[in-house]
Amino acid sequence: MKTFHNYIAGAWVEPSTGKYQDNVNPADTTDHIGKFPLSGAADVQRAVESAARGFELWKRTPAPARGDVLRRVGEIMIARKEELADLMTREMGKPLAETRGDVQEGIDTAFYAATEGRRLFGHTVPSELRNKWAMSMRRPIGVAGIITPFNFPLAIPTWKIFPALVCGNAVVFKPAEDVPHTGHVFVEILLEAGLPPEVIQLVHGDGEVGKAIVEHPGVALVSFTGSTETGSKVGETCGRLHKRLSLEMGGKNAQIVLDDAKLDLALDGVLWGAFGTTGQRCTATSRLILQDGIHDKFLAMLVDRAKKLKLGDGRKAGTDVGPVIHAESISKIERYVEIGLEEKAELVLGGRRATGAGLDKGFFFEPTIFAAVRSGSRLEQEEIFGPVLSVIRVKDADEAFRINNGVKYGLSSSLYTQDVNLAFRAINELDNGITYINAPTIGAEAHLPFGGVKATGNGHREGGWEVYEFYSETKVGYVDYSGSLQRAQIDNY
Ligand code: UN1
Repeated sequence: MKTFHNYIAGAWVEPSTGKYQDNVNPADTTDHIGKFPLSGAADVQRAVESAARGFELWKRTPAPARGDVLRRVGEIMIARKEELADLMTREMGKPLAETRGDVQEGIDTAFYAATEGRRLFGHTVPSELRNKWAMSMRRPIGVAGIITPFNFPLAIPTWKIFPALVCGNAVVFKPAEDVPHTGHVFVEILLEAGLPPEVIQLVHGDGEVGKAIVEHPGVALVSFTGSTETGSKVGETCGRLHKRLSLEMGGKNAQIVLDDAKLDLALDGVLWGAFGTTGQRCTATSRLILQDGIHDKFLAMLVDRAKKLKLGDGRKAGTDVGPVIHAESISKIERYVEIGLEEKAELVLGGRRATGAGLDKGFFFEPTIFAAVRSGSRLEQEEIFGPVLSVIRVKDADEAFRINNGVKYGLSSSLYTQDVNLAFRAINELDNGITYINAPTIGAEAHLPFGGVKATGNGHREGGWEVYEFYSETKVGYVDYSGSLQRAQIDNY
């Protein structure tokens, strides 16, 4: 089996701990992908020192030239799209159509970031004093600590690393320990595209590495996507150390279907939203809010279609739903099925680990639907991160909106209706970072800001132009060419 290494100080090196872990295919645990480092704080120390050197060089590289490296990264990703999708499906499990989408999201982000190197706008505004120039500009910050999850092994690292780089920062990157192979190949691509060696560092490992990155005084900013539990700890540390921090955490996203909705459209939407990526997205549809008039009919249609979803190896044609990421996910989902039953929700589909031809070797779970879920119950409130959908019955749009907003998370929401007034009202009133009308809760595009309110995030966004503000500092310059002392707020009044 192949052994992989960290990339620190411009070389592929063994971890200081001497420890490695096996990376296996979640669809077939007898398929071993390779051994990847379980690094420690000493590796992070070396990585940060090297990144600080990289930063000195990179911040002096003109932003359009930094962007040009990302353009080449995008071109390489286009040329290797199929291969990248295949290796991602092998280590993460979602079907090839989805991993191709994951690569595409990275490509879109690369080209957006590349051109941003020619913008990175500041402002020039009139000064209140004569013969004085006033302007703002964007400056790089320093070493960025980037900690990413398993569910979008390529797209999420690109959302963070590309804007960090085009803004002139150096990066210490820790991919999720379940998807280190994608992280490895991604860093190879950055180097092949001409990124100077010390500008990127790759440190594989588990939470210990993440903690060391967050706590290191040489890391000026941190971007984290993962659970709300871990994110809160990251937040405490960054608060104490005054670090800039972007958090993207949990979701408990709802699709609302009202009586006037086009039911077939809403059905396609919820199947994709709830069971795409086996429910392992922060944007996954985990609640389905149905209005009384269509509730029974829609639920029957849904169960019928969900039953027919084909579970299997995402690399085989015809697979709709892949495995979940590891054994602990299965246990967590099983616990929530227990909780649902204790709370007297009605299990109308699934609820078990999937078995049978080709499934026994992997971490497969049956698409699971609970009906008659009470708002306020744990099943309805807590993030499960698996293929479990909770159906809630409501009498009207007001109640649906209230239930949508009645959870601690606020990432995305979706409303199916033909009523244009309600559509606009929903965008205004639903407490989420993203609201879709007549489309599912997943499907964010790279050039729009991505993120959520309440316990989902801390106010920052990924994607769009907003993210470039996070990865750069505003610097103001005044030039007074009057030749005499001009006192602001005094001499002109
Ligand atoms: C995530 O859910 O973890 O909107 C990220 C989507 C994707 C990104 C999701 N473009 O579903």
